[in-house]
Amino acid sequence: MAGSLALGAGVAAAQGSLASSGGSDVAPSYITDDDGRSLILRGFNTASSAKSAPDGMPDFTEADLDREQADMGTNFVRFLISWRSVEPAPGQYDQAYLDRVEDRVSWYAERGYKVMLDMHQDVYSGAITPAGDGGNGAGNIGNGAPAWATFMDGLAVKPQPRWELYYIQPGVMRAFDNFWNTTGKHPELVEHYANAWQAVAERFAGNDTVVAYDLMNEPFGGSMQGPSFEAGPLAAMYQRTTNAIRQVDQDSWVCVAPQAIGVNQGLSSGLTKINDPRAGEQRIAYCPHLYPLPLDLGDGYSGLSRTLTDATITAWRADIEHVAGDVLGGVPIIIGEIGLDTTLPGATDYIDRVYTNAREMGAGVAYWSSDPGPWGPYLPDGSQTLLVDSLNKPYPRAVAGTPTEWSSTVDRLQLTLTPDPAVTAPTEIYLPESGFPGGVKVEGADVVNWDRDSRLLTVRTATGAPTATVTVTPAGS
Ligand code: MNI
Repeated sequence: MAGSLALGAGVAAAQGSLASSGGSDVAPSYITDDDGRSLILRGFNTASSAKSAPDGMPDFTEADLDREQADMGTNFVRFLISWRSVEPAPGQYDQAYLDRVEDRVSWYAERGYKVMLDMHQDVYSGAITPAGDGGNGAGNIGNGAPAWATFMDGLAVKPQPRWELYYIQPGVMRAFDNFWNTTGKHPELVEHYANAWQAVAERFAGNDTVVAYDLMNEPFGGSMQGPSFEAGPLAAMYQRTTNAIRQVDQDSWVCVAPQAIGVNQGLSSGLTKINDPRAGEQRIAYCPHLYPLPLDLGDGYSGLSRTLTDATITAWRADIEHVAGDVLGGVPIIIGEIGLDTTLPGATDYIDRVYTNAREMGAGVAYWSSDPGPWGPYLPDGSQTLLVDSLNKPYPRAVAGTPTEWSSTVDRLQLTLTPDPAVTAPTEIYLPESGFPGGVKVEGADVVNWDRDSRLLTVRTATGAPTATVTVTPAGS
């Protein structure tokens, strides 16, 4: 992806340096379920195929979900929705579309998943080119905003060799400038956006499966870039949309992300605090993406590329923890996207490294993406990529208290938590068949249930002590 490389390098030069603030002293916090358990979310983005589908639905069946669950024990999905589908005409919300989304959500509900709805966009809108897809049929160029909300003021969008380059075409830049109203000509667009989110939140307010709303995928500021964009029109849009959502939904988490370009590659974000008007604890979350530029060089995760990627991850993590901990006020982190071409050298090592960091950060993860192909867990012929084995590891899914530390290998899980006496539901742990073919041996907790079909172990720790450590290994070990 030479396009994103060049753009990223340009922003790096403009902003000066990689993020260097040293993380945060604020402990990780967690999204909780209705039983008050801390959720550790692991799953996929589903799916890129929704971007170009006329009905807005991903090319993903219930059988695909069964396979994903059986093979990797996921409990989470970042489900792509779009503004053009929610509000096809100004002020008109497509309830039939929301019915279809609700139907897909029910698939996840039946299988014990949690859902984050992601209002997706890339390169603003399908209307940036006459063909709606940048003219190359890739389906990745231009999706998100409705045509009626796309104001390019007659400026050009010329064919580009790479989808990322469309972002800096004059017509696309202007469409963003009009959306953010830095042109002063379209104050109505952000208002429509907030109201479209309210229509979505109205539908899912009472739905326990939908736990979070990711307000905008990979925000781009048009001609306004960096902290002035993030602290300005981006934060203002987040605040307005949060307020609109809270008029109809008090309980779902509202997820905010930094500008994509630069911050995805490890530069610091200038996002500012978003206030949650709900009564009680704030329910804001931080949902950044990670795409280290060195992996785009095509060398994969090895040699110099590996060294530079590691530096990127270190800087990225420090800044993410700083923004979530200190700027936003100690909010949960969900990594909305990480992913790579699994055929690159060192792909397994990169995936391990990122998931290790996510574990230490107490962050949820949605891998980009479940679409069939070399980035995903399955190829179009149904065969597995190395991603399946890489991701199919034990993890605590729901914790009756606050997890302070956990680690796992394929046949061992150790979890230390601060038990919450107010939480009566047990702690739930996923154990893959590869490491746990038979019974389980549990130290430090009482077994409530071990279900070899669902691969879920539930345990209860003593609540008297300030901390509890649970160790799970295969029976007979
Ligand atoms: O690579 C990107 C990306 C490159 C460039 C830009 N700009 C120039 C603003 C923005 C984003 N994004 C990574 C992945 N995210 C989308 C879905 O959200 C995927 O299609 C990309 O691979």
